[in-house]
Amino acid sequence: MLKASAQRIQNVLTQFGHPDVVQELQETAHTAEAAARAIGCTVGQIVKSLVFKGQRSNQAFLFLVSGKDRVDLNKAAQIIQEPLKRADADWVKENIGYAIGGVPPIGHASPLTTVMDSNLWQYPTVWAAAGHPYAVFPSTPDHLRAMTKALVHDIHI
Ligand code: 5CA
Repeated sequence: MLKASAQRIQNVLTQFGHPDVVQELQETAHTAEAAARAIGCTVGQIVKSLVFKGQRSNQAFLFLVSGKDRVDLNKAAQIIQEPLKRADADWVKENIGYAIGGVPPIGHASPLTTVMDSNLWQYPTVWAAAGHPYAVFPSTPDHLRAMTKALVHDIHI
């Protein structure tokens, strides 16, 4: 049986009618590197879900990038149209409801403006966190975009 946080993600996947299934691993997948090792995929196929805080609005924004890429804060701020700062672990837990290492791209209680990096489209299969650091699900960039309603931009360094 899945933990409650992972079950929430599975329910979203089921609602969307995609075949993606949450998997709970024996080993931690709390970072992109650890996730790639545990899954047996390349680090590029891991979707990092990174939370940034709008400096004017205090709003949370979610950026999805390949495990081999970093978010370019200048590009991201231009898209969001306000300066951004990396959110700290406590703020993420409080505002997003998931702990760092398990922040999923889907399954958020309130709508979360999400931006996906165009680099993800070079991977037919990608893996994202599913609510806690041992849970992941495989998907495709198109499925992820459909579920998150993400804007798609070049946001990597
Ligand atoms: N489960 C994997 C992917 S399947 C995962 O969640 N990877 S991640 O990259 O999306 O999340 C880990 C990221 O959280 C790190 O890349 C790092 O950018 C960020 N992070 C780690 N520690 C902190 C911290 N103390 N404060 C803010 N961000 C952090």
